[in-house]
Amino acid sequence: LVKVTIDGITVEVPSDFTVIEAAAKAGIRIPQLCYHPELSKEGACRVCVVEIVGGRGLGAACVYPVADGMVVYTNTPKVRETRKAVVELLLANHPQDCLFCQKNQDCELQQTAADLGIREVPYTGATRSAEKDESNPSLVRDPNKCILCGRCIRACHERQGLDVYAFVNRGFKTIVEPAFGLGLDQVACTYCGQCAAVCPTAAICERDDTEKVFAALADPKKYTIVQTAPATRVALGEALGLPAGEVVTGKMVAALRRLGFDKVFDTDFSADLTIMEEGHEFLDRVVNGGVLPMITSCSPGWINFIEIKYPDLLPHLSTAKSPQGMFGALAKTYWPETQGIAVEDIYSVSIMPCTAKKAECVRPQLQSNPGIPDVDTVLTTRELARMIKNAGIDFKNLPEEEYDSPLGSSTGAAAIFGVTGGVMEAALRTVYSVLNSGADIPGIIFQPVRGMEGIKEATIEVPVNGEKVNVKLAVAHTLKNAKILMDKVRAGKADYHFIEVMACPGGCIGGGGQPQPVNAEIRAARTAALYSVDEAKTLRQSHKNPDIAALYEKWLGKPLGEKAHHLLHTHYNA
Ligand code: HC0
Repeated sequence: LVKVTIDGITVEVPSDFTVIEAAAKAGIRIPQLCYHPELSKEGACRVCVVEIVGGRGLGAACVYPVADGMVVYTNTPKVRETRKAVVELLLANHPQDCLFCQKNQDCELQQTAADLGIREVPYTGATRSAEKDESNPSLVRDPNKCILCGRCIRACHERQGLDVYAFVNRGFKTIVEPAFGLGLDQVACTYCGQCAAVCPTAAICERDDTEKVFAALADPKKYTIVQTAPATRVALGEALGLPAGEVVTGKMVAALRRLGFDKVFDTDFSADLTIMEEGHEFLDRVVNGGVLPMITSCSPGWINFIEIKYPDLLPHLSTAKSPQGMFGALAKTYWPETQGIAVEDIYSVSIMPCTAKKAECVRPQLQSNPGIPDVDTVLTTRELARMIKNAGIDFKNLPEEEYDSPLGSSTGAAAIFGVTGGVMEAALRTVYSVLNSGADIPGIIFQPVRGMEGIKEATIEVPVNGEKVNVKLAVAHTLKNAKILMDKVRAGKADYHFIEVMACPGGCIGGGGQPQPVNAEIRAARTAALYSVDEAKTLRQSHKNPDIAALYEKWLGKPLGEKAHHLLHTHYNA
């Protein structure tokens, strides 16, 4: 440890800290744009300059290493003047359209300019006029709004093990773009949106589909159905003035009703359904010698990744559609059929923490009626928050309302889908019970698959064909960690039976469409909130959801049966 004094406050910090980290420990926030606490340090923007006593003038706090006895000032006239000039120069090249920008009031550049008291831009600079990349259903890139901080490059490389973006050209012509200036649809992009999650401006955003949904809600001929993903209920509040990790399920349901949806249903219902299908598929593979390890198939960024990078491993994927996909199939078959509604009149929307879900819903595989998508539009949590604000809904003071029945009921197992290890734990609760004559996993929860370690491994003993078998499990979150596991599987060095992969850090709670900012503390709060939703439920195993049992009995037949296979399973693009 070394002692550093910052603005008169002395703190002891590890010797490999930089000044910005030491300042955070002292409770001092230094303005920052290229710096992100979870990514490597770049020192590109110089907004974080500070005065180091005895140093050579000003230093960039994000990359300046601490030393024992160092004295730092973060708020002198010289520092303030320099920071202001740095941001004024950035603004001189930046489009001045903040009032109409998708990130208005949610932009770190705008916030930094406001914090620094910038009231005018004294310089006139050239602005770029590069074309927007709107090549895909998930993400929109606007290079004109890029401040060259490089966070997207680092997030893609360091979190996901991919290198979709790079700096190209030199000097003023420098921009960030995929290889050869191709659209994101032409490169190895999984649409996970982790680039958008760290972008400080509107240079990379989710495609905004809110107007499409407003139009459907205003169309009297449309019967609108909405489903809400597990992780949205513990993050939506953050974009509407509530603390991180507050469970806002009831308020979210109320808001969706006030927006005008005819039916407000829950992806958690179809998460329970997924466990019935995927759990039985796993049992079938174990008992009858199918391809193992079986790998979960619900995270669409992960599906895009395995299709692009490991197509030879596709037979390992569960054929179960994601809960979004399964719900969409029910919304365009079961619901119109049992309610006497024409399928063409149904408009199905899902609220997801994920940008890749937008690309998932346009897959032709997710059309139970040829030519008609099962999910018409996916909105991210951020877009739903914007719609709620747009409609003038006083979210904080909404009453708590219940989902509509029967596609709104769920167990605790479904809630934990939104956190890394959750799909595995939910599946184990059911698989264990089926193999142990209905007995529950002791204590219901399965601790070894919980936590934020990048790769978790565990073993659970279950009886198979009259013998005790140690079922070996692995759980990975982020594609970088998935890659480590897939290399082992490809090399024949993985003796797992079942692997869960989620593309985003922490699982869907850290999805690319969730409110910003996101950091470890916020992810921990969202995770704890989802576990609290599970704990509060009387029913915590998917097979105990009575509405799921009734659906199979009255309409669907049995898990893996012909109708279930046709509607709830899929195939992948090799
Ligand atoms: Fe997820 Fe899902 S848990 S991928 O993270 O499985 O996006 O929340 O909706 O589909 O249920 C996202 C979250 C989902 C799906 C579910 C799964």
